[in-house]
Amino acid sequence: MQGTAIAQPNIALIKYWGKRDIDRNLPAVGSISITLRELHTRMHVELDEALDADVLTVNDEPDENMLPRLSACLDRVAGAGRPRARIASTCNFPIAAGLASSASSFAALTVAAAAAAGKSFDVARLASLAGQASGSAARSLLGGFVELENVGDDIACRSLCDAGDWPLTVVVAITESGPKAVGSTEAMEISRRTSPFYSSWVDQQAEDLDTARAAIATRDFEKLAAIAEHNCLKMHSIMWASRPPMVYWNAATMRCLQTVRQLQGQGKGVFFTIDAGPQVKAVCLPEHAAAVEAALRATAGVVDIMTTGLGEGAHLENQG
Ligand code: 2P0
Repeated sequence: MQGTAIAQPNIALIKYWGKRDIDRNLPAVGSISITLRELHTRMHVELDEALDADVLTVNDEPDENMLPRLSACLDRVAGAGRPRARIASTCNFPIAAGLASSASSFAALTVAAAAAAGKSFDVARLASLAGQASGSAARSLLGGFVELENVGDDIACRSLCDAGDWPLTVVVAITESGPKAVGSTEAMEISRRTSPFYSSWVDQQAEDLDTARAAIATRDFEKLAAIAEHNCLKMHSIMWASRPPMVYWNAATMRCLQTVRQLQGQGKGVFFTIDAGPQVKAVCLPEHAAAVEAALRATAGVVDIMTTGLGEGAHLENQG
C-alpha cells in the first residue's frame, strides 16, 4: 500500500492562464511546455488503515497548508473511501516561487498514489487526474516538449518531441526565493473576471499553439523564441491590466530580460519566459548555455542560478 514517484517541473512556452471550468479545474486554453531534468519532486505515499487523518511532510517538516489539496487529489486517485495516507514530499528547488513546484508535486503525487492504491491507470488517465489537482501538473506526466489540449470535457496531453530529440538547456535566474504574493489559481480568476485583455488571450491562443507546434516540428529555434516571448508577455499583460493589478516581476526580473536581449544581440540562441513569479527562465541552445549562465549570474539582483536540460515524464522511483 505504498508508492514513491519522481516528477520534474515543466516550463510552459505557450502558457496556461485561465480556467473554463473551476470545479473540474479545466483550462480555458491549451498550452505547450518543456519538462525539465535536474529539478524534481519526490513523493512517497503510504496508505495506512491505522491512520485517522492524512499527514504530510514537505522536506521533512510537517505541513498543514498544502494538505487539503493533496488529500483531495488522493481521493480522486484512490477513491474517497481510501485509507488515510502518510505523504512525504521532498523537492530540490524553491517551492511556490514561480518554478512550477505544484506541477511536479501533483504529477508525482498522482503516480505515487495510483501505485499505493494498486491502480494501473494509463498515462492519459494519470494526466487527467493530475490536471484536476493542478492544471500544469498534467504536462509533467510526459517528457520533452508536451502539448496539453482541451478535448471534449477533459484534457489530453501528448508528446511533441522527445527530450533527446531537441536537447535545449534552461537557465533559471532566481531573483527572489520567497513564496509568491498571489497564487496562480486565484490570479487566473482575477484575470478572467477583470482583465480587458482576457478574451483576446483566449481567442488568440490557437494561433500561438499552431506557430509553436510548427517551430518544434522543424526545430526552428528563432521561431519558437519569438512566439514564446510573445505569449509570455501577453500573459503578463493580462495580469498587469487586471484589477487589482498583479505584477510578479521585480527590478531584477526586468534586468534579466535586458541581459537576454543583449545576448540575442550577440547572436546567442536564447529566449526568456516568466511564469507567475519573479524568476526568469532563459531557454537556450546547449552551445550557448555557458555564456547565458555567466551573463545572468552577473546581472544585478540575481541571487542564484539553476541550469537544467530537458527530461522525462513522471515515473515510479524504481522504474526510473
Ligand atoms: C503555465 N502557470 O502554463 C502557467 C503559466 C503559471 C504561469 O500553470 O490553478 O499551478 O493549480 O491549475 O497549474 C500555474 O498554474 O494552476 C501555471 P492551477 P497551476 O505553466
